[in-house]
Amino acid sequence: MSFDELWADLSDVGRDPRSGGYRRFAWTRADAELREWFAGAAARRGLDVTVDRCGNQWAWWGDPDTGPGIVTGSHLDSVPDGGAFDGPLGVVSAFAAVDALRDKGFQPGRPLGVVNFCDEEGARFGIACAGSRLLTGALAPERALALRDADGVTMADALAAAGRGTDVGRDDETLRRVGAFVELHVEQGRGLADLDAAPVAVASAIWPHGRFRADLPGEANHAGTTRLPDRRDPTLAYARLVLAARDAAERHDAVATCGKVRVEPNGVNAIPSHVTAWVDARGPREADVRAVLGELSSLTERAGGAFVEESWTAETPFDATLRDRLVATLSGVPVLATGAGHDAGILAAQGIPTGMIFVRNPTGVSHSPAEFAERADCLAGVTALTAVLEDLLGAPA
Ligand code: HGY
Ligand code: MN
Ligand code: MN
Repeated sequence: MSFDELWADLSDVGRDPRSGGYRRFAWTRADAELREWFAGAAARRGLDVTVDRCGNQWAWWGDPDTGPGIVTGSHLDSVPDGGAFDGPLGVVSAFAAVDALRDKGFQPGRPLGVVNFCDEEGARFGIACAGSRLLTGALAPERALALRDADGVTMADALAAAGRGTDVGRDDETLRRVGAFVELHVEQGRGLADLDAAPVAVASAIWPHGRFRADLPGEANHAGTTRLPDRRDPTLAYARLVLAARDAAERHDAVATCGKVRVEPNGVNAIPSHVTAWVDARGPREADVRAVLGELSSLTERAGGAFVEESWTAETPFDATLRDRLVATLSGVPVLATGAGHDAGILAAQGIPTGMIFVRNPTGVSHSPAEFAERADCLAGVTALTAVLEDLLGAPA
């Protein structure tokens, strides 16, 4: 099965030997290696590779300008210390499904595309699904290009260093080629594991979710000589923010965490001058998530700080007709919503018929080196994707 070979190709790319996790950030050396792998895997299959204005890679079986095609694929980048499956499972399964269709002598009735969306995690520049948001116009080019990574490098400079231009932006020529998009992804939760029913599920919707930045000002001073009443220590507000996020999430049937923080100047014996904290908040209902964010915004303002939205994704239901067709093709597998964002959600929000297939994650753990899926379930995912593509590619455009 080509899946094993494809999967083995990626196992060492961008892997941190200390944690065993992956650091595959946009427009870095690891990313370049992954993009080279994608182009090689496509070339070995005689697929024509194009790169759109925003750097997303597309490998085509058939001419996509003869009419809108069926696209599958996902992303190859990761969060810091990410797992092996989040993203790559969808791209590897897409190539393996092309092989399976060819092995059975299938001839697609319309073009089939495999996509690698760049910068889906936003780990380096802070905006998730940056490649698909730029492609669809959901993210303004000037905002994206000015984003800076932890070293102060702008996305524009990172693109230039990667040999890419900065003429990013909505790409209608590429979007016209996408008649429908089906993304296979490892499940990031225990829905299938707890159901113990099937190794794959079909997605119903993506929860509303957002990333917010809390700027908490303080006053630099000596940690040893400054009397307590004279201190303006921003870490106190940060500590309150962290606890308030969890407390508000529990009360509003949502989830929230402060997974990233920057303390300046970050010295053991210095009271910080500033703390920047990022909040990720999500939930099944937008009103509940907004209630959590409202409380955190008020807390931040009371601390003399600012609470700024960095990205927001409204609840994204997937196309019901396509969803039901996937379920029928897969003989009635479970249908699950997800709290994880995906490029599929960005395309769906643009009105492109989009669906997702989830592959069982026995522990539910994701965004962690411990992320895992059984090989048998991964192969079941390839079989499911192959069946779905055969059904969709056989149908008239
Ligand atoms: O954050 C997310 O939900 C996705 O993994 N980018
Ligand atoms: Mn992810
Ligand atoms: Mn993902």
